[in-house]
Amino acid sequence: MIDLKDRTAIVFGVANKRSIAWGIAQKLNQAGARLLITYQNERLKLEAEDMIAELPGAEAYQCDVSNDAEIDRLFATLKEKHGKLDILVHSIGFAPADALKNDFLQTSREDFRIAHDISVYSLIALSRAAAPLMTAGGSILTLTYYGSTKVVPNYNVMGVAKAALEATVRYLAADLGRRNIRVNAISAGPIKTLAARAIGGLGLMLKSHEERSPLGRNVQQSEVGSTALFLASDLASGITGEVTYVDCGYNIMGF
Ligand code: NAD
Ligand code: 0WE
Repeated sequence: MIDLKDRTAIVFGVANKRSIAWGIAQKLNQAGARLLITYQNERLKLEAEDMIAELPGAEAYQCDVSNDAEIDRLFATLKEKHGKLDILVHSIGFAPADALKNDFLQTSREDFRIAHDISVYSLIALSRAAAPLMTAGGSILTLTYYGSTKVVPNYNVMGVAKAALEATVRYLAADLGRRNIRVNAISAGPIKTLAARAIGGLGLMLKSHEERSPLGRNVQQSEVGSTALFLASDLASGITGEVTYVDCGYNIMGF
């Protein structure tokens, strides 16, 4: 059993119960960690607070990661209230809907900027804010997808952003390693979350993954949660800068 008693974890990216971030928060909570959950805006506040009531001792904070002032304010509050932080989970990705519909060739400068700001730069900003609180070492995790290395139709600028995110994981791991702060990514197979459901043809994609993956099925939110728990724990003390696939083996297949 992994024991995260006396550890504090902050999780970004909970929109609803289907969120990968929620699956991760539950596993961390079951292992005994104190959970701090952030939600993006006022619109998500009520649902987030209702859900958080299920996690004993958890606290909710609002933070839009495109806003430096909100990030600064959040970490100033955390420093005051908790002093120390051990685990940070970044489960955030966004590109304007048009960029995931049109040909990749048509990607606008503004859509490229937004996708990279929200999906990539935010990991750098959050890591920089969190590192000074990780005084006993730490584990930083983010979520990526196969479309970073292979062309997945319509994933478009998100694929380019995920490639940048995976490189960012390596550069952050190198910068933070001497402080015993590890930085890793989980590459999850497709899961029917809010962000994924907005995409046309998700049903067909899930069916094809099920057929082609070595395990003959799709991955579950709870399985991504378990891997996150492992990577956040001391069991993974020798792992940093890595991308761990949690996709029922889909990525190893050539055909
Ligand atoms: P989700 O919609 O539940 O989560 C996305 C989260 O990003 C939401 O909570 C949203 O509020 C947050 N977000 C967007 N813009 C933000 C901003 N400016 N400030 C703060 N938060 C913001 O969907 P999900 O599938 O759980 O996505 C989580 C992560 O997992 C994303 O990085 C996604 O790319 C990745 N991922 C998803 C899948 C999948 O198939 N669902 C597969 C692999 C990787
Ligand atoms: O990373 C993702 C989803 C990312 C995402 C989704 C949306 C939908 C709503 C980012 N931005 C937006 N913007 C919106 O306005 N996934 C890994 C899930 C996903 O998205 C795809 C996929 C898969 C899988 C898009 C095209 C093809 C496959």
